[in-house]
Amino acid sequence: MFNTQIHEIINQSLETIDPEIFSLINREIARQSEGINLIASENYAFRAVLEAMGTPLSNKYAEGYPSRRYYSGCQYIDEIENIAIERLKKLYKAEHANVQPHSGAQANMAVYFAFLKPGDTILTMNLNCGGHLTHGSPVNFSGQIYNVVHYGVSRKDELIDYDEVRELALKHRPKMIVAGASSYTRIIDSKAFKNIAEEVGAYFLFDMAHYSGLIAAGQYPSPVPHAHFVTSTTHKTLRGPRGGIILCKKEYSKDIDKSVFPGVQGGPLMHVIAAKAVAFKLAGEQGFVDYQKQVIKNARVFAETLQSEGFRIVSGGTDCHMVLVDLRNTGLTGKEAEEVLSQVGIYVNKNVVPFDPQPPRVTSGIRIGTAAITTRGMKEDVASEIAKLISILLKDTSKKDYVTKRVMEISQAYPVYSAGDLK
Ligand code: DSN
Repeated sequence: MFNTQIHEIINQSLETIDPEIFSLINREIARQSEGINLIASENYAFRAVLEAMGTPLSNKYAEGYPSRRYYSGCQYIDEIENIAIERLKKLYKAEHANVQPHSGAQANMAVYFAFLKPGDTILTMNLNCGGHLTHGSPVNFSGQIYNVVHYGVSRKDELIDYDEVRELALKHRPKMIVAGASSYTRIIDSKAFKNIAEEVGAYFLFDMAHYSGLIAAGQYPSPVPHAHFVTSTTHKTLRGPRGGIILCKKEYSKDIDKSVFPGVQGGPLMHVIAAKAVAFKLAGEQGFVDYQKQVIKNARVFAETLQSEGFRIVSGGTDCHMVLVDLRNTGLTGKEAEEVLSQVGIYVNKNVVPFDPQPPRVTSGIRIGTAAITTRGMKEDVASEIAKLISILLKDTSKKDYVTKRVMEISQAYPVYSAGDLK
C-alpha cells in the first residue's frame, strides 16, 4: 500500500488501511458495552470528549504555552489551551492551572521536580493503605529519588490517623506532604493536612485523581483552598480524556509551568487538551452534579448490600465512588475474585486492603467503583442487584451461567457506545 501514492491513502478509513486494528478496537468497544465495569479508576468518557481527541490536533507541535510557543501556526491551539485553562480554574476556583500533563503520574512528577531535590524527604500515604505508586513506592521513580516516610491508616478504624501524620511530620521534617489515594474511600481532611504542613514548613500536595469529579460537583471536600498544589487525572470520576492536570497558588505558577515544560515533558497533546476543555465545560453543568450524587448513592448501596450479604467493607462504608471489600472471610484472594468476576463480565480490580498479608499481585481484597455504571444510568436498584450477583458468584462459583445471563441483560438495558460508533 505504501509503495503506491502515499498522498492517496491519507483520507482512507482505518477499516480500509488496517482492518486488524479496526476489528480489535470494535471488539474492545463491544466489551466495554457488554460487561459491567466496576473498576474505580475507569469511566466512559463523553462522546464529545472522544470526538475532540480523534482530530488532526494530534498533528500539531506546540511546545511552550499560549503566546509563547516554539512553533508557528499555534493561533487556534493557543485559543483552545486558554479556554481549557480558564474552564479548569473556574471549575475548581483555582488561582492557576496547567492542562499539559500527559497523565497523573507526570503531573505528580512535575510538582516534585519543581520543588524537591533528590534525597529530600516526602511524607506520603503508604500504597498498602490506599496510597499511589507515585507517592513514593519503592518501585516508582518517586521512591527511588526521594527519601520517603509513609503514614497509613489506623488498625482500629482503617481511617487516616492525623495525630500519626503530625507525629511523623514533626519527627522527619518532610519538605513535602502528599495526600490523596487510590483506594481510600473516606473523606480526606485537607485542612488537617494543611495545618500539619504549615507547622513543619512543608509544601502540601493533594493528588485528587480519584475524587476530582466529585470535587468539581461539590460532593467531596475540595483541597484547592488548602493545598499548595493539587494534581489529578482527567479520566476517572471527571469523565474526560486520559490525561493529567495541575492546579496551584499563583505564586507557584511559573515554577510549575517550567517544570511541566521543558522540565519533564516536551510537546503537549493538543487533541487531548481540547478534549479536556470539553470535559471541564460539561463538569460545570448541573447534570454533572446530579450524576456525581448518584455515583455516591450507588457506592453506598454497594457497601450496604455487600455488608448485608456478609462481606467485610474496609472502614465500614464509603464517602465517595469506591468500596473496598476485604475478602479474607470468604476464602478467596483478590486475584481469584477478580478472575471469576471477569469470566461473567463483571470487571473489578484486585486491591490490597490495609495491612494485607498477601502481595500486590494476589491481594486480599477487591476495589469496586460506581462511576462507570452511573454514567450508563444505573441507579440504586441496579447497584443493589449487581452487588447481590457478586455475592452469589463469590459464594458459589457454579452459579456462573445465571450471573452471566443477568449481566448481559443489565448491560443491554443500559447501552453505552456501540461497535458501529467507529465508522
Ligand atoms: N492505577 C490507578 C488506579 O487504578 O487507581 C491510579 O493511577
